[in-house]
Amino acid sequence: MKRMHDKTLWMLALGIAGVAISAACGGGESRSRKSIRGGAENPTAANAPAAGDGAAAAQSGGLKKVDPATAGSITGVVKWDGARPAPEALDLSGNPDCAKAVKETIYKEDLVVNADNTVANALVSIDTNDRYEVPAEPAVVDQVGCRYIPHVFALQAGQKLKIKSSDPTLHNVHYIPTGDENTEDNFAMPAPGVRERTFNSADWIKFKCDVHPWMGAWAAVKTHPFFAVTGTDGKFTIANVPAGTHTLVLKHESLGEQTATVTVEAGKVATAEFTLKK
Ligand SMILES: [Cu+2]
Repeated sequence: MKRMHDKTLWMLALGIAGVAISAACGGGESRSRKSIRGGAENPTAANAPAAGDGAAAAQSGGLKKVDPATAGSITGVVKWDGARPAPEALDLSGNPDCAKAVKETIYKEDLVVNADNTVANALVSIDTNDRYEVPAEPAVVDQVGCRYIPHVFALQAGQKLKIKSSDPTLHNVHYIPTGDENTEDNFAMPAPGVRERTFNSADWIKFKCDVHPWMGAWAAVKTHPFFAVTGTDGKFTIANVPAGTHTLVLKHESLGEQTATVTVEAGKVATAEFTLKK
């Protein structure tokens, strides 16, 4: 009789714990959604139709999957309006290790206007909070020649990020999320090597090095794969975008955000253009 009583109490306790656990999970989920909508992603476009609402996306284990047969692509360029700002060379003489390791002149990277008056390091992405399948291969950022390469990059929430150092000098990786969900961290990398991290929520994360103040990078974490970063020609291409009308968001670390509306048709290439200025 005593034993039965104990068992009943245990069952009750487990039942209550189960309710508490599911309530905590539910709370986390809704907080996460709110943060993605109002925080790291573009708040001005929060009411735009979500990518993947059309027939192009299929559900797979709660995560959407792009069907290339019903997708198109978006391509375009980010132009600069005005005189090209002169690249500003960095003075590494205060740091003998880097001064020795870096063979060529390196420049400030917070605004890079290419020789053809286009803008590098601009992140262009579709505005949606829909969660898509995560690639198995990791994203990679490397510390090489006392710089982060690439300077701006994007990856998916839940995707592995390899943080490498190729330099035989001490770096201290320090990343600072601008959203509420991911956690700040910093760690020393005294020699060439790799660390792995995963960010589970959409974000815009600043990377710096606590040893070398000029070293910086930005990581855009998205719930989907519809993003691209402009390079030395200012161009971007986002492939396999579900057909439909999307809000395209340009984000630049120094110049903020712009949006454009783009309609994608299956099997076709839509175009978009942005212009940035001081
Ligand atoms: Cu460093």
